[in-house]
Amino acid sequence: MGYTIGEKLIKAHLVDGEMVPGQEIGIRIDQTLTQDATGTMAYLEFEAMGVERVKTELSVAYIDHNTLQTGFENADDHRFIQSVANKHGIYFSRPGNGICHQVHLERFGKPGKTLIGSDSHTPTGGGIGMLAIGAGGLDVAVAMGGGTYYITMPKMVRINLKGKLQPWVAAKDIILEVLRVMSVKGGVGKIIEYGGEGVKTLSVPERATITNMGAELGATTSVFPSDEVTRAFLKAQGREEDWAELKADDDAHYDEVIEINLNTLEPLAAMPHSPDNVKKVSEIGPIKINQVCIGSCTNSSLSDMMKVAAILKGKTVHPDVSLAIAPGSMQVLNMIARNGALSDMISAGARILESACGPCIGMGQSPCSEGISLRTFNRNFEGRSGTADAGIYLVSPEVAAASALTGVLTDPRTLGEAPEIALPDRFIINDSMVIPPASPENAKEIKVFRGPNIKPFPVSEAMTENIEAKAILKVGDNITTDHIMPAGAKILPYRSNIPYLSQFCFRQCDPNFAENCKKEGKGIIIGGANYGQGSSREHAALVPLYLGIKAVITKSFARIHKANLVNAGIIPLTFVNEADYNRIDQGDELALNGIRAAIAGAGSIRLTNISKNEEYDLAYDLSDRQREMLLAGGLLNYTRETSK
Ligand code: MIC
Ligand code: SF4
Repeated sequence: MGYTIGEKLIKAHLVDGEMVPGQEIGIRIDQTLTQDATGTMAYLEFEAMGVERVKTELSVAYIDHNTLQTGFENADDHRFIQSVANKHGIYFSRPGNGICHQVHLERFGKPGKTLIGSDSHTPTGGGIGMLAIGAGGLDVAVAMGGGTYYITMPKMVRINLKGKLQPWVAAKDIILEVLRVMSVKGGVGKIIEYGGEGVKTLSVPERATITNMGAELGATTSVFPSDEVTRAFLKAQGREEDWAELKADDDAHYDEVIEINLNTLEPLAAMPHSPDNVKKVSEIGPIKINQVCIGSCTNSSLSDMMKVAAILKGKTVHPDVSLAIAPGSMQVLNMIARNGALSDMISAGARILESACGPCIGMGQSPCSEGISLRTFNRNFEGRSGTADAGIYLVSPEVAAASALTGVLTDPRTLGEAPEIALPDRFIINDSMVIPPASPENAKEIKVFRGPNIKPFPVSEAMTENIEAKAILKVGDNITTDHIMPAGAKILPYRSNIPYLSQFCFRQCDPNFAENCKKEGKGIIIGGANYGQGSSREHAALVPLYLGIKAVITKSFARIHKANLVNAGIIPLTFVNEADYNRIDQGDELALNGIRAAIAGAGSIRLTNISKNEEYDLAYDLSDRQREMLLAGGLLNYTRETSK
């Protein structure tokens, strides 16, 4: 039997395990990327491993998240990352050069290669046929040191794209439709592969929009074939030699096949507060809006910007709407500056932001109270914009630009003829904002700058025989890492200061969480399904570790967060009978007796509810390696022990 694209990529990089879905496999990593909000911690962890120089083919450190410098903290972190990168063989993409995923796609990604990034939207690279996976910072640090990256061998899903997108319907609408069909947990444990006649009608940036938002499905990654369209894109980026063909075998087997008819797809929107709460724009109707934001790693490519500029040209943004636009990279900004599209945006009244994540992560541009904001981004979780009661709708650049003019949610098909945008034969190529690392001979002399905001990170202790602790918090389904460890302009500067960060942990769910943890000194969290969806931030594990969380018991976990919990030394457990979730109340005294022996011997686990005098069966889905890691107290301790 033939192979899928995902299987081919894995097979070519497999160093441990067998390609049987559900089993743990280890793969070799060719490239890594970090961004600044997770990067400081990742490089502190890399330093703790004592490796002189990265062992990957290419590692890049981007500055794109924490670019609002309202105090010394972010600038200090940038300087730390720049110096660490210089010393250890990592390329440094300076602030202003753009969003990591957009720049990586333009300048570094290569079909057929593996990439892990300390950011959940790393699968953007799947748009050019990479096996690109989001991971916690510690996993990226290990990969930079030449270590194997472990995942559960995913199932393979094929999405057949039939036909061709109609005018005014966008790649964003394809992925919103996939989200509507599969939901935010529908992709867990799966690689989503795109195929069918519709593929060749989509440009690389359009494909990247789709693989980018595969993160919102919870998928391990998403991938497109690497074909002539990919080749043309790389050629226009001046790197045709990086192209390699990649396609699924005709007799490849898929565990699930979904068909999407592009001919009948309409403009869609994900309504508050979840990316899978998708409806047709025509169905939602002309709701009044306050803000439109265009950009983010999902929709900030040159063609996205050109479409927006064409729609805005000669018109003025509605008086009740604030329109903010952040082009995804210096290349994109440079090109729209040269061809006049930027001028069309400015003349229409757009507020041009620097090429960075910006409003997507709450770094400025929070909407007004109860504001309705249309965004071309990928996440609309409650509170993420920085305004607790705002309602965020995720839409295509076409819907966003059309609505910015009318002041209400607008189906762009009412605007007449759609602009036709062709990608250039040659992009402006200027890599001057990427600083290559020092040579190995010079690296020793380089001083690493550490600002006063950089504090030591917590490391777990070896697992105890028994755990007795309160159910310190009980939460529902689909809890995001934004709930666990919020981001935003006020908090993000403290990503390298876990003690300070800890006061914000779970604030939206229970304002007393941190205080209760401090009082108790320890705790167990009870969660629903898809716990920890969203970002790759390992802070959502490190901060609970710092606050004394020993175990998290849920109906199910999101992939990256579960790996981060294990790396941190917090035990992720699930209910055998989901109904038992209902029997536990916040504040109940719980006990995991004999937990160490059970994890060591792969035995069964029972949870005693001392307050209710009941017992429940728990399960864990952990590889032998992960069980050993937990016994040792997390990945750093485990690496130290196994390398003795
Ligand atoms: C996000 O979109 O939530 C982020 C900010 O890019 C995160 C990373 C982080 O929290 O630093 C992600 O997606 O992994
Ligand atoms: Fe940045 Fe937003 Fe993309 Fe995360 S999702 S990398 S915050 S642009």
